[in-house]
Amino acid sequence: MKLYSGDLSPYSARVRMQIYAKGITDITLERPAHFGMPKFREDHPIGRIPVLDIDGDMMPESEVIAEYLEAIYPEPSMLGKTPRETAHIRSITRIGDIYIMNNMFMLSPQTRAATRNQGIVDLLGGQVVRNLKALDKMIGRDGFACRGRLTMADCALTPALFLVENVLPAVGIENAIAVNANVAAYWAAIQTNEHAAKTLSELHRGLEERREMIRNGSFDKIMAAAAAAHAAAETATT
Ligand SMILES: N[C@@H](CCC(=O)N[C@@H](CS)C(=O)NCC(=O)O)C(=O)O
Repeated sequence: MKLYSGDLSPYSARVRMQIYAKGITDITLERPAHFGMPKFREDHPIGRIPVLDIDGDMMPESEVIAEYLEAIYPEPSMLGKTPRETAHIRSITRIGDIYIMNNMFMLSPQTRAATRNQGIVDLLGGQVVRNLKALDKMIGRDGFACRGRLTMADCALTPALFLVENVLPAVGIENAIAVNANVAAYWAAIQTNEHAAKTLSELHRGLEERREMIRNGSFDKIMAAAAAAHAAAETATT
């Protein structure tokens, strides 16, 4: 199997952390060809990574891939020992994925001051701040998201909090983690876990690469080329 993935993709990072924690060695990690271009969307209609390639059978969506990997590699389990424990892990996972990561991902283009829309920042940034407060009441107090061990919830929260720490200040929202004492303690602790640390080092590598591309102008060129290619593909099909 292959996981189409990218260093800076938080959704891919969530699955990578699970792969590392479970010790899975027969999934290769690849940056997909044509990512962001019409050809990628032709082959993968949602047009996003991660995608798990199972001998040509393409599975999109990080949550779906994560659950699939749990089903086919049940040990070590990153779910609960009872259905209720698993439900709790999934609730925390959803806070990471839907309530934090999705808003952060949609917010990230607003880090560029020249094109910032303050209404979008207030809406999505406000949601992240509210959801971190909720997480503060629900998160484990022993260095893990829940159950006192690494679970799928940690895999979702680690890239989500990476985005909060590294992207939110760039839209003017400071200290969103620090004001939530339990989230702050969790964030300090989980970074010492070897699988989280490996995933975070990849995310930081991706962020540095992206910042360099923005500085040297290549990111804008790639985005402009992708927009032109999508417009041409739309014209060709209408
Ligand atoms: N709900 C999807 C979201 C995946 C997603 O948004 N991936 C981003 C990278 S982190 C992407 O591929 N973006 C490309 C695009 O928006 O065209 C999942 O959980 O896998």
